[in-house]
Parts: sequence; C-alpha cells; structure tokens
Amino acid sequence: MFPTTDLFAEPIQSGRLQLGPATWLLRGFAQPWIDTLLAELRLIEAAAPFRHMHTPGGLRMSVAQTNCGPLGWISDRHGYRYSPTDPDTGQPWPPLPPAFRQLAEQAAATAGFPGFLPDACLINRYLPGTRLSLHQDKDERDFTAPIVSVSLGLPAVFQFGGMRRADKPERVSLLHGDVLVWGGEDRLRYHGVLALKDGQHPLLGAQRINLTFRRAG
Ligand code: MD6
Ligand code: FE
Repeated sequence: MFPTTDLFAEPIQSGRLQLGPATWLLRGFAQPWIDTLLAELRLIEAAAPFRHMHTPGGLRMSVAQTNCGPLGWISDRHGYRYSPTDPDTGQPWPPLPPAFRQLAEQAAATAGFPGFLPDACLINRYLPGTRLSLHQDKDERDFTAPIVSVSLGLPAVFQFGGMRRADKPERVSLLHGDVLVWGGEDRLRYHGVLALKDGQHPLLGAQRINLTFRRAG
C-alpha cells in the first residue's frame, strides 16, 4: 500500500459515517452553504417567527419551530399535521430558498437518494437545556422519500433508536454543518435529541438550529 493513500484515506472516509442500512451522517456537508443558509434563515424568521407549539396533549414544546416551503409541520390540540399556511399569521410559509433545496437534493443524492424534491422544511431552534424526546417521523404521506437534516450552531447529541420506542438508542454527536440523511428501511426509526449543553457558537451564539427537509405531501 502507498503511504500517501493511507494518509489521505482517513479524512475522506471520516466525512461519511453510515449509521444504519439507509442512514448516512455527512460530516460538514453543509459548510459551503453556511453563509447563505444563515442569511436566508434571518429572512424566514422575520416573516414566520419561531414559536413554541403545543402537543396534542396540551404540553408546550421546549423546541421553538418555524417552517419554510409549500408545507409546514404544525402541532396543536387537533394533532400533528402539515399546513400550507402559518397558523399564527394565516399567510403561506416563506418559500424554500433555492440554496436550501440544492443542499437537500445534493445531500440526499450523496446518501443514495437521487431526485429528492422536498416540499417542507421544518426549522427547530434549541436553546441550552432544550431537548426533543424520542419520536418517529410519520406525518408524511409517503415514506419512500428520505429526510435530510442539517445541524447548525451548538453541537447536540442525537439518539438513534430502533423501530420500537423501547429499543435502546445509539448516540451520535451532530456538529455545525453536519447533514444527516435517512430513509428506506430506517425511515421510521425512533430518534431524539438530548438536552442541549450550554455553550457559545461563533456564528450562532447559545443555540442550535436544525433544518429538516421532507417530502410531506
Ligand atoms: C434535530 N431532528 O436534529 C431533530 N427527524 O434537531 C429530527 O427530529 C429528525 O434529524 C427525522 C430525520 C432526521 C432528524
Ligand atoms: Fe424527527
């Protein structure tokens, strides 16, 4: 074996971590888009501010959320669903910026899901102490499309479980710029995010932002 091959193989391989049969963590994949993502986020936030939705059982969610794209994920006492309009303003959600669409499409293709056309982008904001308990993503019409999840800001510990809530989850760190793509036989696996640790991110301060792109309708 050539020493040069050895030297360069490791950083390249460590960029793509397979977490399940159809789940890939693409380390730093979003880096080239970061400036654009953050600029677009500010515009989205101005039109559709982050808010704390309530679970159907009436509990206030600790994660603050907003959406962009033709459909937005919402939760209230009537249940979880997708809506073309923001219930707080009655207006359509802000459009999906081309850079968002392009990043999601390229990440999906890299993970083996070519032709991904998201119609929904849920934006989650975590402050220190905020967590997301184990859940399945099953409000989408068709489970053949993957989900593409982009992490920005403070690092988080992601729990990646099995098909049953009781299956013991594995833990993986999600860092600024990481993209997680999952679909296929992993599409309905339970997952969650542990309480965010305090810290200061140079671009985002004391928060973590997560974008999840889906084909919902
Ligand atoms: C988060 N993510 O990372 C929450 N769901 O903040 C999710 O709930 C999620 O990252 C489905 C697929 C990927 C995800
Ligand atoms: Fe989820």
